[in-house]
Amino acid sequence: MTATPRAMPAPPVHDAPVIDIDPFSEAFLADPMPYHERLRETAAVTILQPYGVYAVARYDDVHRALTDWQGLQSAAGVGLANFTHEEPWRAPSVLLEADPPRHDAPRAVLQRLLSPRRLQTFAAQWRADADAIVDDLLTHGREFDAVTDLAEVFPLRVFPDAVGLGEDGREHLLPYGDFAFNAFGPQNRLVTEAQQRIGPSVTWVGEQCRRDRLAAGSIGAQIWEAADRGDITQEQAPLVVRSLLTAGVDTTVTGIAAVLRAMADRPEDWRRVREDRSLLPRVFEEAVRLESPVQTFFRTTTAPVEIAGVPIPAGEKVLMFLGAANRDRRRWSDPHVFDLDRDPSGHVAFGMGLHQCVGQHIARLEAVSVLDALLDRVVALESAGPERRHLNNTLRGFESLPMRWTAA
Ligand code: HEM
Ligand code: OVM
Repeated sequence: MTATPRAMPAPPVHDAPVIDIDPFSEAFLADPMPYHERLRETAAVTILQPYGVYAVARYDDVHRALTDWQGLQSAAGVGLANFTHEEPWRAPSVLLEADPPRHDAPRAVLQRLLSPRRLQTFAAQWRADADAIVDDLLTHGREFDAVTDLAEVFPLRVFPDAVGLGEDGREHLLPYGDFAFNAFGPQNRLVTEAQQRIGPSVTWVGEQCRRDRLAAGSIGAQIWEAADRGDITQEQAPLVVRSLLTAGVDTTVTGIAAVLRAMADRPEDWRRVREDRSLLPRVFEEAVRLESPVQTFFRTTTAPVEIAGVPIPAGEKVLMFLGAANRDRRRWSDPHVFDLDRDPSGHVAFGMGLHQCVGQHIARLEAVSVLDALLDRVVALESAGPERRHLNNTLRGFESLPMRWTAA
């Protein structure tokens, strides 16, 4: 045995390589997969040259970043802007852009109001609404646009009623959500162009959060009742309603479009699900894994941290590529294939940990309602023309998905 003369040398630390990728460029947003591959394979942690931010794209590292709320905070914003030195475009969300302990009460209120058990009260009505929309769709010829004729129509029919909104002004919801998701990125063309016309939508959404605008018995009204009980403050109540109006529409439109896109041109899977509707939740989960409607979120380091052995100083932005993690071959076999026989649980399309999507049961119930109605009436669903992507700094969605159906 030889004595150790000095302290053991520190284990080698590898600095993150700088990589020239802009995840908010039009080239990236139009076709992210080749960039995801480069990000995953270059190193566990990279530094994105255009913004000087850290990035993780492998499943394990994204999962760890999502669950480490102590080392990686949300209160400095989950977009590129660091709220400690940059003014946010609106008052921060009391859920998404908050850390414990401030996050806890608003989270508990929404989690209870949006629980699967509470949502059961909507199931029959939503199924009837889906039936009516699909029936109407099928009277207009054999072709339709899965985005504009269905994926947008259904959530806009059921969700504003559930929250308790009045009839007027609902056309503001999609542009507002689209803007909010763009605003997590840099001030690129997507943001500056939308900025010109978003003012009236911001004003309208703000007004709908007031208690006197929300129908008795609605989810929105129940958020105000939680404030009356003291579960949350009177100041938090309108912001909790605002979270629903911000995150609750564009996401489900994108999710429903993703599941329809995944099922079109898969006649064997369509037939299987027609015969066994218990497969529906898995169809939805696998489609959101594959498509990852919400592609990215940031965190900010609270102190020096290490991810995969790479040191990151305090106060740095870390970009988590949810979509890349959901297609990491280290975690998923044949990651780019929609596979009804895989277990998609553990995907990070809804995030993971403390901030995991509190609206996911709404998203699931909406998607299952639409699919159920369609499966009852249609024996085959096929693509009927080129799909068009809708570009957004955070959401990966479609502008158009032409489809053709064959009646049951
Ligand atoms: C949080 C995705 C639908 C409301 C999140 C997060 C993701 C996500 C990835 C985590 C954010 C983070 O970790 O920083 C999705 C997807 C959806 C969807 C893919 C549809 C397919 C919805 C719906 C609602 C909603 C329908 C409301 C009705 C929220 C809220 C949060 C959240 C309020 C913040 C939760 C918190 O910070 O505790 N969502 N979402 N989402 N989502 Fe969703
Ligand atoms: C919010 C929120 C939550 C999730 C996503 C989101 C625009 C916003 O609480 O306002 O995206």
